[in-house]
Amino acid sequence: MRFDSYITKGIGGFYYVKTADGIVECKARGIFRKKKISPVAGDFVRLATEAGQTVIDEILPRKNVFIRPPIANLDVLFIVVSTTQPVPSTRVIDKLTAIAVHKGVKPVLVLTKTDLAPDGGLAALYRHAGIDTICVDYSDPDGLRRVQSYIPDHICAVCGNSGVGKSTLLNALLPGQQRETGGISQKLGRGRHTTREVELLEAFGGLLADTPGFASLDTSRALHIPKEELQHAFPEFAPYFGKCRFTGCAHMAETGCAVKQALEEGKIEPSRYESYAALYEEAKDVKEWQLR
Ligand SMILES: Nc1nc2c(ncn2[C@@H]2O[C@H](COP(=O)(O)OP(=O)(O)OP(=O)(O)O)[C@@H](O)[C@H]2O)c(=O)[nH]1
Ligand SMILES: [Mg+2]
Ligand SMILES: [Zn+2]
Repeated sequence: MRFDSYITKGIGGFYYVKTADGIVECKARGIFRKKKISPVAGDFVRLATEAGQTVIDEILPRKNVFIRPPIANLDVLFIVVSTTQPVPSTRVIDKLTAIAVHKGVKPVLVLTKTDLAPDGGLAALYRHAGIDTICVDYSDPDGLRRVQSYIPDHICAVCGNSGVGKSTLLNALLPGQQRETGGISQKLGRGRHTTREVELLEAFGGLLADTPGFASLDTSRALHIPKEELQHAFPEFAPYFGKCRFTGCAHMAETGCAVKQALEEGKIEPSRYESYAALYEEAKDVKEWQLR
């Protein structure tokens, strides 16, 4: 079984591990702290008994790990974007899709509030860029069904700015587990949410992280994408690799660049290329030693 003994959440040094026998509350062996490894939600673990207490003895190899929000082994990231207030930003979407792809996570763009405003071409833009995109309209079950179809056998999480409709989406997917929506979180400020722990909920034969706190992914140094690897975080560039005049082409100002040629021919979306160029400039300024 794919989801054998995994951490559903961690709070103040205690971990809740889902096992075949139910949820076990336990601590981690001291060795983890010494090695500066923190178990996180999504970690697959082995338990052992130490002085009569159940402890996390081993963390199985991770596919990926995020520090903020703390979650491991993520397969699918639903990037929730509203067609109207808060207004969508292609730069933010592109940074999130790039981080997801870089970490081996499948990004899925979920457009909300399509009942209030048209998507302004966003769905077409991202489908053209090869990013799975779903328009959710709560009066039509089709969009929700499509979101659901990504969940079986996968560990999934939802991200997006405050107010885009993450909780609304989770509530629609999991009607038994109502989360707060609307103005409440805004009144209390964002800080309250960002401190909330990640909790993995069982849903549709997969796991869905309830992370109302993660307005946007931690885009700090921990999630920096090295400039040489950035091109691989834009899947639609792939057909042009190896076709540029210069090996090691950064697809920036070089002549004979196949990526820029594709951009000029309309095969690559201008906003996607602009995001690539902006992220590349950012990445150039990060020195190796700053990543430690
Ligand atoms: N008309 C309409 N309203 C929506 C839709 N999705 C969300 N809303 C409304 O938008 C507001 C914000 O939605 P939430 O689900 O609380 O947003 P959130 O992303 O969880 O926000 P935070 O918890 O602050 O990060 C609420 O009033 C929702 O009812 C939608 O598809 N259509
Ligand atoms: Mg919320
Ligand atoms: Zn090039």
